[in-house]
Formats: sequence, structure tokens, C-alpha cells
Amino acid sequence: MQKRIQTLGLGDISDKLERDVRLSFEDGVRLFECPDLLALGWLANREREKRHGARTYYNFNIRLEATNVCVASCLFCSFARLKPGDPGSYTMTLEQAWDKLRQRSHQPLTEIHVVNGLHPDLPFEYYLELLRGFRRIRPGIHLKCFTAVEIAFFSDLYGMPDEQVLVALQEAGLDSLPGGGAEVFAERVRRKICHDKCGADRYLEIHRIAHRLGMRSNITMLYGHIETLEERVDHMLRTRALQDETGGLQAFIPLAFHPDNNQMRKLPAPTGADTLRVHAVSRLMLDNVPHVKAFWIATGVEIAQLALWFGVDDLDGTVQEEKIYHMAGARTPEAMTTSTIRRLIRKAGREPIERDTLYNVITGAEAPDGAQASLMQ
Ligand code: V47
Repeated sequence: MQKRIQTLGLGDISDKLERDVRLSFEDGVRLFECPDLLALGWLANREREKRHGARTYYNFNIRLEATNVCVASCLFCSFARLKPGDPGSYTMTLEQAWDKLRQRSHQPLTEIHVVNGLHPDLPFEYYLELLRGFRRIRPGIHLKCFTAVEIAFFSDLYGMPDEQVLVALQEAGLDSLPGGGAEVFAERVRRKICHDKCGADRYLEIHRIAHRLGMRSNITMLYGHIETLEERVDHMLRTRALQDETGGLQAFIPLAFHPDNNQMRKLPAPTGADTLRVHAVSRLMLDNVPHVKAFWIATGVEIAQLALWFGVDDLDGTVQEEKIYHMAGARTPEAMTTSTIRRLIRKAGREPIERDTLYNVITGAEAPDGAQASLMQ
């Protein structure tokens, strides 16, 4: 493979990686332009194995979207409804949201991941009480809730600085921020696909504040629509720069664009090859972010499995009740049992490790298959 990498003209990049020298913007673009997917995968896998060996992480989590009412008009979104009362719109009462957790009392969940639309009428107390209720019902569960875009929206709507919003949510039980809402940081792309939500600098600043307050977070990148290869690399480098400052990022998560039922439906979905390439380049560019996650709902289960040889060391988790991707045409299942995830990982020649949100290993995670049957109920 080394010879093949030399022939492709990537010998200098391979040497840099071997010497732990950081890759440049130009290196990132060259990697994206490399036609040889296996060579790229080989390089990314070497970095993955340096950090994690064969270890592949997943968690036992649940997804909750408490409302799809959203004042933003992101062109890629199939989930949002503009106003309460619009066809297909919903807003859960606190009891309905808490019931989603109560109904899972038989599952050894470690995380609840909450992402909502930007609802113009709900009081801040709704979100604080949502968190307090989850804490009461499941004191030990990790609350990974509200993207930086939601935090910025709360600040503007309720007239509070970003930091004060984060402190109040943290006091109510918030543990970490998910990586949603990052899309592509480049101004050109944001102006076209999500012009009316918070910009890249504020998004990153909110993560910076969260890290200072002791919370961890993730960053995503929505790829496969109008972004250029240069804009992908720029997104990765802005993520890397934040991580140099704070060290608070846990995972980078490329998200494959799904074109059904949204205003960008004329675009084709990214191919499997592009998905593998984006994950591989992420691993190579983001030398300081510990984990690269393939969100199997977005990539498809089979490509997520292959991605374990293209730089990926994390498969998210059981997920359950995901709406954003399924409303955009995802044909993946709505949930996977932990035994299915473990099997996928093993069959790819990797070692499954159940983790909590902070990547602490959950021991004794291998539940008997019977115990898993209840997950789909
Ligand atoms: O921010 C919305 C994306 C995100 C579409 O932090 C779409 O662990 C593709 O952020 N096609 C929400 N993508 C999901 C998310 C996430 C997922 C998994 C793990 C984590 C984590 C975070 O979904 C949104 C947006 O970027 N999205 N619509 C679409 N049509």
C-alpha cells in the first residue's frame, strides 16, 4: 500500500501522518481529490488504530424531539413546521416528553439526546423543567440536549447572554451539547441553506463557553449538498482550531444529506463512496478530536459498518425514535438493539465496546439476546 500511496502522490501526507505532523488545508483538499478510496481508507485506518486499535464504541441511548415547530427555514430540513397548528406540527407536553423516558424504564439507557425545532412561543421554563423532569425520572442518565443553534435561539428569545442560558440549563441538569446545527461553517453555504439561524462564529463560541463550564460536546458536518471540497476542509479546520483551544470536543460526526421532502430534494443523496471518503478525511484532518462517529441512521447500516475501516471508531447507539432523518427519507431502521450493533461491529472484524456519553466503558454490557427483545416495544 505504501507504494500505491507514493504513486498517487500522497507520500508526503503519509510521511507527515507517520511523524504526527499536522495536515494543512491543501493536504485536506488533496485527500478529498484522491480517486483511490482504499488508499485513503488505509491512511485513515492507520490513524484510527493508533488511537483506538480495533475498539469500536456505541451507547444505549434514546432520541427525543419535543417539538418540530421551528421558525428557521433551513432548506435541507424535512422535519420542521413553521407554526404551531401547521399540518404535521407537534409540541409535546412535558408529561408526554417525560413519558418517552418512563416507557423505557426497562432499558439500561445511559443517554437521552434531545434536539428540537426553534419554537417561538414556549417559555424558557419548559426546557428547564424538561431537564429537571428527566433527572427526577432517571437520576443517572446523561442529558445531551439542545444544539448550539437552540442555545443561541434561547438567548435571543429570552433576552439572556449565551453563557447565562447555558448556566441555567446546566443547573437544571444539562450534561453536554450534541453536535447538531453546525451544517457547513462557510458563510457562502450558510447564506444559501440556513440563512436565518446562528452563524458559525456564534455556534463555535457557544461550544467554547460550554467547554469552559465543564461540559463536553460534539460537532457535526452536513455534507453532500452544495458545499465544495474546500468548504468541507475549512469546516474541519475550524473544528480543529476550537479543539486546540478547549479540548472539549468528543466526536466529529459527518452527516449525509438526505434529500426527501425538503427544498433541496432535486439534489442526489451522497454516494457510499463519498460517505466513506468524508469519514476518512475527517479522521485524518482532526488529529485532536478523539472520536469520529458514523451516525448509522444517516450513512445506512452497511456503510457505517464499512466505515469502521475508514477512520470511524464510534457508531452512535441504539438511537430509537429518530425523526429528523426518517422524515427526510432515511430507510434505516428506527432503532438497533445493542446485540445487533455488537454483531455488526464483530462481523466487521472490530471489537464492540459499550460506552456512556463521556466514553467511560460500561462493563458487563453484553446483555443476553432475550433482554434486548424489549427494545423494539
Ligand atoms: O443539525 C437535518 C441534520 C442534524 C437533514 O451529537 C439533516 O452525537 C441530513 O446533529 N439530511 C441533527 N441531515 C442530528 C445531529 C446528530 C446526529 C447524531 C449524533 C449527534 C451527536 C448529533 O441533522 C441537524 C442537521 O444537520 N439534518 N435535516 C437532512 N435532510
